[in-house]
Amino acid sequence: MEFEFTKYHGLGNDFILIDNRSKSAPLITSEQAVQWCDRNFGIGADGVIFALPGLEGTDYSMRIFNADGSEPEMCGNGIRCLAKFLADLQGVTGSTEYQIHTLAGVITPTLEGNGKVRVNMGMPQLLASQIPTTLVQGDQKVIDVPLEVGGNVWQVTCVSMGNPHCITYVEDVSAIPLESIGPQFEHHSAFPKRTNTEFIQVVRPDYIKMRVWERGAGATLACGTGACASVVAGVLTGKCDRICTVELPGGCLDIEWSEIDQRIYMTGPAQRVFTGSFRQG
Ligand code: ZDP
Repeated sequence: MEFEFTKYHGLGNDFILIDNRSKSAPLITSEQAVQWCDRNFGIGADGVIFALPGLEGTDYSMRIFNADGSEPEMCGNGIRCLAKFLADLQGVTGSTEYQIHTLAGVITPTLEGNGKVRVNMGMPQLLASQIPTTLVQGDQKVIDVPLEVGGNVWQVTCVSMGNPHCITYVEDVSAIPLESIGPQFEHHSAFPKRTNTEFIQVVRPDYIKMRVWERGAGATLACGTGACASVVAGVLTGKCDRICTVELPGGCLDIEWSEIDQRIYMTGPAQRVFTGSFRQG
């Protein structure tokens, strides 16, 4: 079997996009996705994203497999790439909005004239049962709670953007040994569905720096849902503004937690890299 794909990235968080508009089931399996994402034995990517027919009255549906084959509920950088992919497939150049069905509900990306994509990411979920985490009682929020990982106690705040995030504000993000500490957060027994982890340094209340260890993908150059979750955590703990730029290793995302509708808006780039075909077997 030969498959067509297109590579996109959002600030270096890279994805293989598959035109799956004519079938409701993904054209490749999660095992194949693992192989395709391999940077030495495959195409190389942080995940595989499928553009599927819309469910429940939406324009399209999005599903994603992480590089390890697990399936996250949502993907912030990925949905910007998906919006760009759909516009490229349809030859749309102007400003366009899509209603996308995801496992985290309906998410609305808008392609802006300047090449950036603004996404209504919906409302953050804050209850422990929604993250999910066992750090506190299910009906409580996890705000600035101590968590022991790797022999240190970290003050963590947990936020779900559809997918789980554990955020910790630190003095200096460059001093974090991501490769050793990241997996210990990801697989900590307090997170039954594992977790994405963000380490944040405040530069100014309207500008923070982030390093991320992603569930199922490891250290990536950017994480859209993580940037949103980190601003929510910063607002809840009085560390950052509701309108805040997040600097990731791959570049900056503009985040706004709207006081009007309580939804999170994320704005950032999405770029096509190349199209190719992959022969399986
Ligand atoms: O929740 C997870 O398992 C994440 N690895 C999904 C991917 C998140 C992503 N990096 C983002 O930008 O939100 C794509």
